[in-house]
Amino acid sequence: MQDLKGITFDEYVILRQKDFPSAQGDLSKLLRDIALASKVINREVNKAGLVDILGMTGVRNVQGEEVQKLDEYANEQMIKYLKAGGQCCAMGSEEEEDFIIVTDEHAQEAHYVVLFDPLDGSSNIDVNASIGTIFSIYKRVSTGIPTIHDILQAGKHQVAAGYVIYGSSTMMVYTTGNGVNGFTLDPTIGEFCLSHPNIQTAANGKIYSINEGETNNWPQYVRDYVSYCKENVKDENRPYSHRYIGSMVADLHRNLIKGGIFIYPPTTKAPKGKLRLLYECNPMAFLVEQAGGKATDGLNRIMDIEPTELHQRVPVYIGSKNMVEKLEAFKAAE
Ligand code: AHM
Ligand code: MG
Repeated sequence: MQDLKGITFDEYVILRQKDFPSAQGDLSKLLRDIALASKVINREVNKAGLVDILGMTGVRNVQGEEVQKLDEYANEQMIKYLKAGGQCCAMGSEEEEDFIIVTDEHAQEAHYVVLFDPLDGSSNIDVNASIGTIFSIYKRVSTGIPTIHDILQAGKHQVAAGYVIYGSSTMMVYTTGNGVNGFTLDPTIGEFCLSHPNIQTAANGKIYSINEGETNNWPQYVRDYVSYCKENVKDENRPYSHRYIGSMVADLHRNLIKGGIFIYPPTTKAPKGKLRLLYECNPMAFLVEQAGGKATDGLNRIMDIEPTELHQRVPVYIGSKNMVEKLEAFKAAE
């Protein structure tokens, strides 16, 4: 394949447009709108420590969690740029109770719906740890005014998905079902440039990521798997290392690059798991599968789950294929 390293995200999506002859450039445009929104969010994330934008607003979002100002800002920017771009007829956000129908002129001619978590891992904002924006794109299935059926599609129907990580550098990682590519933001020119072409994740990783403080609230098979991760078996590279930031984008990004498993199981406190199917697990599952990994809820492929509600939660076991399969074997044996 031609060495495209260093080319900008905009140039890259235009070049790859030929992979989607039916898309007529709309999807490329939509991806560029999301990249633009993320650059605006990035600017604000970077100055979060400098301006009086940190801190709680005192209101709770639809999940009952405390909302921080930067979450609201990120949410507003995503909505604004998606509306202005004209390629999106409806959207769903972690920060909005109901899905949003774009009512602007011509919006109903737009082909796509976008689901997003505008700023995931927001509990990390005020400690300077990495956070991210996650997005998932589908073609609409209705005609006329968009309906909930456009929003509640199984993950296997995604046409594109990705995340932007606001970390030591800012990166956009995305897939359109043709492999996974990562672009690093060059702040001197304000462009995402191809830095990680064709990301593949190791089949056997050495990292497990889970909130160990919840050990007593896990199902037995998860406790057994984590004990297995800690065993001394030199030939199998065990014990694995435990790494957990508490920011899904950061934890998954590291595991995608280095190889590993990310686990958010059902717990006694959160029997359906904590993470959301439509704008957290599905887009991450699409990326990880495209990189050669696997994502399940313990029984089903994440992307095969038929959603029933916008803010649906699912347990998630995601990452290096052999690690996920090992955890599934522990579940099957319980
Ligand atoms: P958020 O969308 O409200 O930020 O919550 C999601 C985050 C994920 O980024 C992370 O994986 C998880 O919550 C951490 O949860 P916990 O603190 O229970 O380990
Ligand atoms: Mg989130």
